[in-house]
Amino acid sequence: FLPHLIASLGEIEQTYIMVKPDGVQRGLVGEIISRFEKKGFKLTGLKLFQCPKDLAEEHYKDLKAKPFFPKLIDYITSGPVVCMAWEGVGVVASARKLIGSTDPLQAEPGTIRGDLAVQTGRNVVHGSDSPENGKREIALWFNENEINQWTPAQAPWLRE
Ligand code: IDP
Ligand code: MG
Repeated sequence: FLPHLIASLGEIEQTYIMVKPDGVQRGLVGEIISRFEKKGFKLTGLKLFQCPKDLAEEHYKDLKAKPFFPKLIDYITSGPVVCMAWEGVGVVASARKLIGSTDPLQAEPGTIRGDLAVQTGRNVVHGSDSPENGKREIALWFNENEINQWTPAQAPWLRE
């Protein structure tokens, strides 16, 4: 019974979600947090933070060779960001769907970028692209004591 139950739940994942400086400047923090909160994922970390250049470069190290890399680093360090850790079964892929395509003009209506942005260079939000990167990015942006384990009161109303 127990192994079957555990298998049916699937793997609990973590993802790193960040409201980028344009999202903070445009007053979209509450709106963006709300999308993940309403979906039913669990918030385990949250802070407003001015990102130093070396952290931005480490976060986006896979894009170092891209022509837009210097502008990307300027963008991410141009003002405070809101850092979030979210947890749940399937949260990584689901968050990417909620966020929408990298280019906001290609992002479907109903997604965060599809509803709230018009250009790739100002696409308001970041989401990890794999469970491995979710863990890596949360460890990069948060101290261990900033991540909270708790049981939401709504848990039995989200999963049978
Ligand atoms: P993602 O954020 O949808 O995962 P990535 O390809 O990982 O997209 O790129 C990371 C970020 O780099 C994008 O969200 C966007 O802010 C920026 N970026 C990606 N491609 C371009 C581009 O062609 N011009 C300007 N900025 C870009
Ligand atoms: Mg990416």
